[in-house]
Amino acid sequence: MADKTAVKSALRAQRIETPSWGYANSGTRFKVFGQPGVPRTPEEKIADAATVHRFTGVAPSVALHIPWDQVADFGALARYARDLGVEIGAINTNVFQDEDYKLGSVTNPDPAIRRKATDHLLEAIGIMDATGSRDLKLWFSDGLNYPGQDDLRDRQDRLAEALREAYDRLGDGRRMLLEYKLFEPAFYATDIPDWGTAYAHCVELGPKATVCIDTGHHAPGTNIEFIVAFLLRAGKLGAFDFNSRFYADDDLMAGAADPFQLFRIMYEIVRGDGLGESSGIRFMLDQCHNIERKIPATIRSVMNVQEATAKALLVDRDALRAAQREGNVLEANAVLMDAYNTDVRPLLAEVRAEAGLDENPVAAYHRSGYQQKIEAERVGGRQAGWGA
Ligand code: LRH
Ligand code: MN
Ligand code: MN
Repeated sequence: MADKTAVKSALRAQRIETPSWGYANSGTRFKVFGQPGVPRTPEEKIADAATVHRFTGVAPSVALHIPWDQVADFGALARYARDLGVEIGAINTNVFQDEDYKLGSVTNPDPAIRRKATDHLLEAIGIMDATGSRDLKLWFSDGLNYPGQDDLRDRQDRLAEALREAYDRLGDGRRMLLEYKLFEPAFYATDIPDWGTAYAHCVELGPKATVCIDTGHHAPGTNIEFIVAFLLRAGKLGAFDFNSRFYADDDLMAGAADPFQLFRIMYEIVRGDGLGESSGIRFMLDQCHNIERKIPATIRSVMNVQEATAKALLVDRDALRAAQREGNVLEANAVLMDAYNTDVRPLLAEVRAEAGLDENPVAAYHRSGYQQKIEAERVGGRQAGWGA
């Protein structure tokens, strides 16, 4: 049996980062649905993130996306966040929304465009210095729609060159998180399509470079927990972008589509000692809320990650090992499923109550009046940056 006190303290210590863009208006390629009360400025997004932290107690940092969160003084923005009780987390770069990047950013055949894209990565590192952020998060939309469109191998060389320049500019204690994605917006070939490509570049770069797993970025049926186990074993798992998918990169609430997958991922994290701060792994949400209210949806997502984590912590690992050693297939599977089938909501309610929080963060948010306040005060909320 897992020790309840240890499970509770691990749950209390868990940290989940929320994305600034998840608080802004968003949509699909067909329509951006505006919502009342959404943030108009980076400061208002941070205020919403701080609200999620106030009700959950486990979301003390917010990721920024540049230039969506561009401000004149990032040091002041970090101080503003700290005053509200949150830190600025990962700095996400954006080399995917500029005319110039139609044929790629850091892999573009034109050296001038590659220079512009690499300069953006360096600019983001400058922002990290101002905010005190540890992590630079890179995702490239680069790829090809047609065979022959460009040289696959040259593009890897160009990618490696840009990554090297950014990597060499990282200060002490700073890290690079490299995200992969199989598809979209390029559909024939993507320059970092999978964890293997990201991993190989990270190994070549050095110890500050690790892989970010966005759960929405795989082919259907991919065994993501295997990737987690492999990268953890190799010391190259840096972060998660959690979200849910039914078909593609849906960016729906984490734990909504496939809570069992989230449990299996969190079990590998627990199994590989990846949960605590000392592992350095950052657990982030990367999602948007097109049709549901954004703040309670983010709170719900945080709770879903907590529930998957609690179940993973409850796995009777001694019993599992024993069954595995004996080759007792049915028993090994039963041990895992017993933990998954446990209702952990009362345990999490206890953890919250002991931390002085409401046992039901979504209900507490709805009672708080925050939603009514922002809807009254904020007129003309901004779009996160895509889907116009
Ligand atoms: C790409 C992605 C990446 C971006 C974010 C907005 O699909 O997951 O992390 O930065 O979406
Ligand atoms: Mn992502
Ligand atoms: Mn994505």
